[in-house]
Amino acid sequence: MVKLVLVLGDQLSDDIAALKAADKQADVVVMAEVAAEAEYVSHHPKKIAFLFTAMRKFAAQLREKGWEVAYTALDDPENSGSIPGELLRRAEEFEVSSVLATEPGEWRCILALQDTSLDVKLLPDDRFLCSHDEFADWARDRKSLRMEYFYREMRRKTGLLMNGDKPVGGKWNFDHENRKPAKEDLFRKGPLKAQADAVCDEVLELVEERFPNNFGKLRPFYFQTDRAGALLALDHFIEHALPDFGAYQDAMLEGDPYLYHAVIGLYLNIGLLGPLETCQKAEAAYHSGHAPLNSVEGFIRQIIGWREFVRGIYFLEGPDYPRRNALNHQRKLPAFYWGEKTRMNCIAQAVRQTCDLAYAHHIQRLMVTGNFALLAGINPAEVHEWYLAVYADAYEWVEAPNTVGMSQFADGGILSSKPYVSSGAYIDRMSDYCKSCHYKVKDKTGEKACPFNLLYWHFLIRHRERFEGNPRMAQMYRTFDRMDESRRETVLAEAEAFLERLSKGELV
Ligand code: FAD
Ligand code: DLZ
Ligand code: SF4
Repeated sequence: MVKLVLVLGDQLSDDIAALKAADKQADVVVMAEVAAEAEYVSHHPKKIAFLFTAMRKFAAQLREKGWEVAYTALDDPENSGSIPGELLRRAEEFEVSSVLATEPGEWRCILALQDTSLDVKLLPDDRFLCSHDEFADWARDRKSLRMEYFYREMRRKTGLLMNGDKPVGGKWNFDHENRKPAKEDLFRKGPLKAQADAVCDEVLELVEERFPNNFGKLRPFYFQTDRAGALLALDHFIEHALPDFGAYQDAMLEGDPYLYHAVIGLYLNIGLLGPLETCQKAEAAYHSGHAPLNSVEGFIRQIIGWREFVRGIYFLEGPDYPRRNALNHQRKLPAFYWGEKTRMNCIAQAVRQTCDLAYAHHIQRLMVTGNFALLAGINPAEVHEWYLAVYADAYEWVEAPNTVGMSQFADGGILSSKPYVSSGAYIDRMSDYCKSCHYKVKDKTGEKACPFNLLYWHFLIRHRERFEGNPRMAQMYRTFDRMDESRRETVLAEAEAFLERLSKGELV
């Protein structure tokens, strides 16, 4: 029986489950650029352009390989505007009622596919190293879920950096070597930039016309948009940046958004690169002596550890996970997240770069924009929507656990055992942002006091009951309690005043 084979925009892999299970001679591949996906959050224009260009190129490659592809462009007058709508339209056109689909990476889409009148068979997405069942088995009966132990299982499973059943180098984790601040370096290469081609130009014009008001700059556009380009970008990273990836992973520099990061999340997440092949290339760089163990281990941990772990949690926890709000934070997301002026240089830098590039690295996301939102008590649903919209690599299965769980502690501690909060001192140590800031990072109180310093204590005190008993946080409460009373009162009063100005939309 002839079937439709659904390939979503983030399923652009030759070996995606639905294609593997389909019959090339008989079945029809359905791909569609639809308003429902392009508009459910206000995606960065670069993200939309990246996805549509990659989808068009992937469809062309499938046709070259002999597949029949029914492709709907966004501006097609027949476009129904949604994935279920396109499936229904194509089902009528080709007189079929069965659909093969690979499980989408978002509950919203899974539920929508299960809700159609068509007979949709959802296949597990086996591009990941850990299946839902495997993760559930691992998680079962554990008091708490910690990435480090899950990661060791993945090392054993993949054999990456293993000597028999022992980790290469005698340790699983070399992070203590990985916390260096970076210095200006004119010779840092940054990621490989692609030239736009005809397919890309056409999409750029479409995006410019359809999404003129979305936050973010569309041009210049130089993401890779097919597998060959993504492989070149990966090789470029391994050659030029991987050796220093570990040491400077947490560093931030004004004017250098990428440092030694790979900038491959966007390619991995739509299927242009596979996680195992990516890690195997990095491992080979260690064995050839090109890159040191602390870098290669750190890089591999991000992919087979964190990336798989957060996906496991997203699917284990269920569709309500992105809306959790364990700390009952209700403040609105400040307008400076969307590019309005702020005097906080660290935030201004991270947001400007996000606007220009649809990219910020992990520590900018976690310890600058995420840290501020958590300290200031911003509603995590709004924070989640922001991260899902503004980054080219953002898909809910990976973004929500990182934002709602890791960054905002809104899942109450499922993903991490303590909230990622810091005062300005951490940002000052890891970046050069504070040098040119309106605020003074060394000032703990007063007109120029760094807002992170004030809000840090405010956060700890307003959540004292929840966190005081946490052994990893007890020291901070002791430090606060040792301050003299008038200082404690001043800090909290100034933090309150800051939050009031923030809520009123005043320039802060
Ligand atoms: P590198 O730093 O070079 O790391 C290499 C790869 O490791 C990444 O490409 C990514 O695939 C993987 N990785 C690293 N850290 C994580 C992590 N915490 N979770 C999952 N994978 C990881 N990552 C996304 O892919 N999509 C998101 O939408 C996303 N949202 C985030 C939101 C917040 C609040 C935070 C704190 C982190 C988020 N991350 C997200 C994780 C991480 O910041 C990005 O994966 C990384 O910055 C991508 O840049 P890169 O490719 O240069 O990564
Ligand atoms: C993110 C996105 C966007 C912007 N547009 C489309 C689209 O038009 N067609 C499509 O198939 N997929 C798109 N996507 C990716 C989906 O939103 C993604 O498949 C789900 O969020 C599940 O991860
Ligand atoms: Fe950010 Fe505070 Fe440093 Fe300014 S002083 S850049 S607000 S950490």
